[in-house]
Amino acid sequence: MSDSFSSYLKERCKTVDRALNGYLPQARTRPGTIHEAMRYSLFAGGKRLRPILSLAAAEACGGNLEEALAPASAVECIHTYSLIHDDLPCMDDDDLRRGMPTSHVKYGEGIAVLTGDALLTIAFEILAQTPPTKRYDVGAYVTELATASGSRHLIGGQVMDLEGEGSDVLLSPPQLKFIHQSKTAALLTASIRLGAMTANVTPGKLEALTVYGQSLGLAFQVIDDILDVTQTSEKLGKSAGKDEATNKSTYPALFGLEKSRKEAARLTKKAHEALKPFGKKGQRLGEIAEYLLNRDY
Ligand code: GRG
Repeated sequence: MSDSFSSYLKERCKTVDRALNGYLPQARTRPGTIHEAMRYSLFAGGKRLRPILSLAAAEACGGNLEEALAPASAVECIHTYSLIHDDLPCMDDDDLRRGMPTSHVKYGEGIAVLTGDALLTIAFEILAQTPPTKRYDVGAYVTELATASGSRHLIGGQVMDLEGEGSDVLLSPPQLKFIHQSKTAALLTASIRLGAMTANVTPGKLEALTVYGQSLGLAFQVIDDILDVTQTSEKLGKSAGKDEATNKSTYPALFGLEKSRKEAARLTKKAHEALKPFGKKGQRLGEIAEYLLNRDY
């Protein structure tokens, strides 16, 4: 990663954290436990990939950072809620996330469920503060995020994942692709689309960004599956090697590591191609795609 791209990511992380800090109730706000727990998971670390994509998409469409901060913060709240709930004993039952004890380990299961609920809810409170543009009103923003987070996408993917658990039979490639698209690519794509919508993006460019987001989102999950096999828990900040141990259907399980890496590279190339209409303005989005392909955590 070049020094300038690395400073760009750090700078964007700071901008996102400042915005989140401003939107979230203070930890001492009554009842303190829930607000402390929301902040604990939100500020535990994390790459801030989804909000950074929102901001980069707004800039690629000629918009500005300020107006994209609300949707950027909202998507990070949804993402963090999904991680908290995914880690619960009734789901993936994990005790490590973002290098820290998971929410239920620290606060107990009841508070962890409520913390996820509170982050899901506040996401829409924050999103509603996004300035409307000529083409997109607050209703359009809410529909975008609600659809990506709901039963046809994020939650739907999790349902299929849960149902596949404990089965000796691996999923078919189209089934696995559908889960990855729902669970991972949909929220990433919505993050990008929301950022672009704050810049009053044209329908044509919005479609190009959708192709970029879906390809990048799928590539991201293929790499995530690969890292689960090849990296340590310490490096990832979450439990590694779980997919294999639980006989989970993943890209490496279905295709092997080498074919999975090739697939991630093919999807990343498709993401780059979708950026053509943006010329130089799409440079950051292109760099993000490359960074995600080559990441090691
Ligand atoms: C429980 C409603 C509900 C949904 C769960 C998103 C999800 C569905 C589960 C989380 C676990 C998982 C494997 C999700 C797939 C997406 C993914 C790889 C998330 C991790 O995202 P990163 O790497 O995490 O961006 P950080 O911590 O960097 O933000």
